Order: sequence, then C-alpha cells, then structure tokens
Amino acid sequence: MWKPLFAERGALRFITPVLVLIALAAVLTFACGDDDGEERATNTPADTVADTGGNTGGADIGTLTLHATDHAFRVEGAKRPGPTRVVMPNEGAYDHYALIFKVDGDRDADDVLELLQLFFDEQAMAAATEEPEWPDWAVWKGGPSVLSAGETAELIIDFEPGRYVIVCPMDQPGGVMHYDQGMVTVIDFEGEPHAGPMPAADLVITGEDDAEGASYWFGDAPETLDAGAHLVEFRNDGSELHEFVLARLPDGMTPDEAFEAELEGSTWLGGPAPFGPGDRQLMQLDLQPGTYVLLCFWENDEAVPHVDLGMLSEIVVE
Ligand SMILES: [Cu+2]
Repeated sequence: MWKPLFAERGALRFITPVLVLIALAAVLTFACGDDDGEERATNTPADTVADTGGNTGGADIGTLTLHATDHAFRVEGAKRPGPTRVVMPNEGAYDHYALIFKVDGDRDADDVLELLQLFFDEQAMAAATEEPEWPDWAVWKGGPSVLSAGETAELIIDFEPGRYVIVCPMDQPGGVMHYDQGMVTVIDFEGEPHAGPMPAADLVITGEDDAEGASYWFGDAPETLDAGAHLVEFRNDGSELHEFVLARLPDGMTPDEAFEAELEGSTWLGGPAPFGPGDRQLMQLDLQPGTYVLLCFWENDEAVPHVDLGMLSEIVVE
C-alpha cells in the first residue's frame, strides 16, 4: 500500500512542510466555496475553455480547475471525457493534494472515504488480521499530489468516461484528514469527449521496476534541465503503481541536507499521484533554478516505499 506522505526512509521520516503561519491570517478572509465540498458536473460545450498554455496547438482539450481551499475543493470547468488540463491552485494556508480515483458508476464519495479509512487508519490496519485487498471498483488515477500553499499544479490527464472521486489525503494541522473535513468531490465525466489529441511532451520520465519488488527507478530522468517551461510526460512503464512526487529543495541545500531536514522547507509541486502500469499523465512545469527531487512513496509487498529502493531522482535546474 501507500501512505500519502508519511514514509519511512531508513531512520528518516518524510513529513509534510508545516503550515505557513504567515498565511494563517489570510485564510480567515477566504471565501470557502461550497461547504459540502462537492459540486456536480454540468456538461456543456462551454466547458471547453480556450487553450492558453503549453504547446498544445489547436488541440481540443478541456480545462478543469480544482481550487484547493482550507478545506474544500471548488470545481470549475470541463467535465467531458478526453484530454483535460487539470489546474489546481492551492489557495489555502496548508498543503493540499488531489488524489483521483475512477470508481464504478454506482459508487459515491462515501464509499471511497470508507475505503480510505480502512487503508489509512493505522489502528484499523493494526487490528486487521490480514491486509485488506484493494477493490477493483476504485482505480488509482493520479492527480496533483502534495502542493504547497500558494503554488499551482497543472497536469494533463486523459479521462475515460465515468465517475471520479477526488480527495485530499493531507492531515495538517491536527491529524484529521482533509477528506474528512469536506475536501472531497465527485465528478462525472460524460458527454461528447474532447477530441484531443494529448499534446506531445518535450520530456518523458518513466516509472520502472524489476517486477520482483526489489528494484525501482525513474527512467530517463535528466540530471539537469534548463529553467523555464517544460511539458513533461510521466509514464508508468512498471508492473505496479507509481507516483511522481516533485519538490524543489530550499535554496542552497543539497539533497543530503534536505533529507536530513526531512524535506522541511521544500516546495511541493503537485507531481502526479499514483497511477497504474501503461497509464501516463502530463505536467506543465515552469521551473526556476534550483535542485529538485522526484520521489515515489508507493510501497512494495514488504511495505518498503519505492523511494528506499531506488525511486529517487535529483534534477538540477540551471
Ligand atoms: Cu514507485
């Protein structure tokens, strides 16, 4: 299985950056959007928003905006199937996350919350006599992973028609999961699909493994990149789920120093959350100079996170 962010790395424990205290005052003035955290889709051609970013040319791509607030998603835009730009501005004071599941049409948000409770609750897991099996009706479909306050993530995801449940599995502050505080939304992607095509990325990074649970790595991750805009394709060429969590380290810090500090002070950029073999998600990045790390916290059968088994790349942006 997998824990949203808390993963042992030897003696180290990755923790999410603590809340930005300065932003606390600001959050009080935020309009919180819908209180029940759920907006149903309306499917009209107007959902096709003019394509403004990236090198997508004249492609027919939807735009879905997931405003992340403390603690709700406010959803705007395209809910038709096909290639869709998923834009998540983190407008809250805390880190947020948009973990996407494709679910059977007769399932709802409560079914997913019940499932997550079973898998993420350490007491429930400890009490279980054997590890519960993840059901077929909920498929991991990536989405922007942990994203620091004030940052915006932009992925391009090809949605098959059907129902999706999106949750935030963060728990700052106080240890209550954001999805239990209203940060959950259900979207039915239906109607005439966006024709696409998916844009061509200028860089492909793969998630790979030896299919024996022993060795994991990111394929073709560059050691250096030029600053500026990059459209990156993250592709799962492995045999199990992988994720592509991306963080920029604090200025002047080496990766060793950053891990020593449990990545505190890093800027989380919302790289794709776990998705399955054969699948891919694109990400529009605007990189500033610095040192970045790409990480996968999915766990092998022995509950060792992939990051401990090689799934860690450093990228220096110049
Ligand atoms: Cu992995």
